[in-house]
Amino acid sequence: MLGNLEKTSGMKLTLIVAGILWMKTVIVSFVGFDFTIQSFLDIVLIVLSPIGSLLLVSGFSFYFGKRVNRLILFVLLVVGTGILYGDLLYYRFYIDFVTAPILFQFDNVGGLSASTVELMSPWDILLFIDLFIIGWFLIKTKSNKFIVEKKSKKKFIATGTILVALTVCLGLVKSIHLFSETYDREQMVKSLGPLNYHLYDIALGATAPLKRIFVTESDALASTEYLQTKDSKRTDLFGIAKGKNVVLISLESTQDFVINQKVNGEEITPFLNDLVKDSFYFSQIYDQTAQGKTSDAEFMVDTGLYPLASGSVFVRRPENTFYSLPHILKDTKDYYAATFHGNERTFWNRDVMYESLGYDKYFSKRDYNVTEENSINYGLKDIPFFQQSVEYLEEIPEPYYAKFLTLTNHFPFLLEEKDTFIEEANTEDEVVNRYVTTVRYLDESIEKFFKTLKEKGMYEDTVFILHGDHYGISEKYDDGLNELLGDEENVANYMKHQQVPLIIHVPGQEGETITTQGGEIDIRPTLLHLLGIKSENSYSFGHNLFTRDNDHPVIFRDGSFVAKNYVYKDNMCYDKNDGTIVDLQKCEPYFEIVRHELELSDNIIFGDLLRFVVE
Ligand code: GP9
Ligand code: MN
Repeated sequence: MLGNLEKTSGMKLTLIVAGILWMKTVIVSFVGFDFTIQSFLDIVLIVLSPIGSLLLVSGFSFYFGKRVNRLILFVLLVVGTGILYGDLLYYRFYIDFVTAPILFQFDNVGGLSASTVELMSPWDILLFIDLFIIGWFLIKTKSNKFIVEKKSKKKFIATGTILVALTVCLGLVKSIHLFSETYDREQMVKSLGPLNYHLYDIALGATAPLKRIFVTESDALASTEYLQTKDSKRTDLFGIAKGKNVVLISLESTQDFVINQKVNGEEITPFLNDLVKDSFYFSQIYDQTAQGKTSDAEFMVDTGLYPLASGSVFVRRPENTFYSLPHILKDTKDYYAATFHGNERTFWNRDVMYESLGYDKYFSKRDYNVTEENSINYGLKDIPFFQQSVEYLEEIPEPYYAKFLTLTNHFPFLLEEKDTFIEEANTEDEVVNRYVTTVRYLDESIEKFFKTLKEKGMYEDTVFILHGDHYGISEKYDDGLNELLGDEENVANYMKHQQVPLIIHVPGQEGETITTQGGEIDIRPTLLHLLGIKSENSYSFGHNLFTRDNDHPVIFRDGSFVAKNYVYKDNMCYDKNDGTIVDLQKCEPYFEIVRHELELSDNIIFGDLLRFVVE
């Protein structure tokens, strides 16, 4: 085989390398990425889309000289394989594709680093075998064998360019919205191929800052006009918590399935189970976060805007003007806003972003007594966190809005024996098994916190909001979760697992379970309703959950959504109740509103449009 190779021209060698990379890409696309194949066109796109750009890129090996530059060719092979493998590992963990902004905030991305080895498979070695063969051959062969004629160069580049153009055209035939729905990354990678996707994504990231320069006040008015049409109906509950302190607890990685769920005969969340009986318990609230995880949840609650499709707003646009919950509470009722978290203050760029969001005070790791004894995983354990926070809470002026971010229940869900209040579950999945123990610990910490507040007389005059920030058990571990819950594997159950608990507790108020569906973006208007604050002009995409129309879609950042009876996910429409595939037409009536809301929200963030309308 190598004998034959030696007789090949430079052009053939380049084609062989491009061909190897193409084959690897196609194999990884079919075997490694779990793409939804809707039609034959999808298969054509997956096979065809990588070729053009691979030809163009491999052309670098000869374009600047008479011969193929063997080193460049080899580097391309190594880098191309490396990127593909990186994509594969990232996909195995996140079931998603990496974006340029997330690469700049990897310090803040929990999970991947702790488990990279776990994500690898012995079969992966097959991706690298060719590197040794080609590498050895290139070293052994003299470069004068690999001359490339000028004419061939032109043909080569022209073929690559035509194929890239063809790929783009076919991608647009598949979906005319391909480039206006760049948040649908599966669609992008499927249609353009991984390499084109990465190049396009880098260009998007690089040009994003320009969007702020070219907008005017009239763009701002046009974009915010739509938000004034959001509902503003009043109910009897309007103002029942008027003037009260607000304590918001972000329950790290807590999914709704833990509520009223037993493992080995024991409740996972005994305290929360009691609390929901005396609270407004919203049982159909979906996690709408994206790559910004906790920071995305915070962003939605505080601003009522959608998070970004790639990266975190906290990191990408921290200097923007926002009209956040602290701003509204201060403007209308002279609240004091503080936030409490037992991790480094720079994590998720919070130290900068909290100023833009209008917080008066940020109590972070440096304000707590954090020792090896009382911390685990990302930082201070939740029980000492709440214990130490109470002293600060006593000192801040009333009425206050105090936000507490818990931390212990974070992947990979580590806990010491002495903090374990419940036995691990016994599914095939260690992550799921450990998860119940850290959620149980979180529950204990909240029980203690409430107890202390009651003892100190700080409970009665407070409204409490507790909500899960995002999933703990990612899609990768969904099998283990199905095993724990005895659920069949289907889209309906998968979507149910994406729900996070939302509990609003107003002391003295009778409890009620509310099954209206909504998302984290709806938390703010719901709270403002209870506080008796008009929220019509607050530039938010959220709806008051006491009046929300169940058929208004709950929109996710990748363009998928849940409507009253249907789920739209990976470009397919499903019956919400049993997860069966239904005609795409059933989902079509919602497409426009989903696209419109995501686009408007992005325009507001990238254009920093609120600077024109908020005084
Ligand atoms: C860390 C906390 C957890 O400060 O916000 O981060 P996450 O990975 O959930 O975003
Ligand atoms: Mn989180």
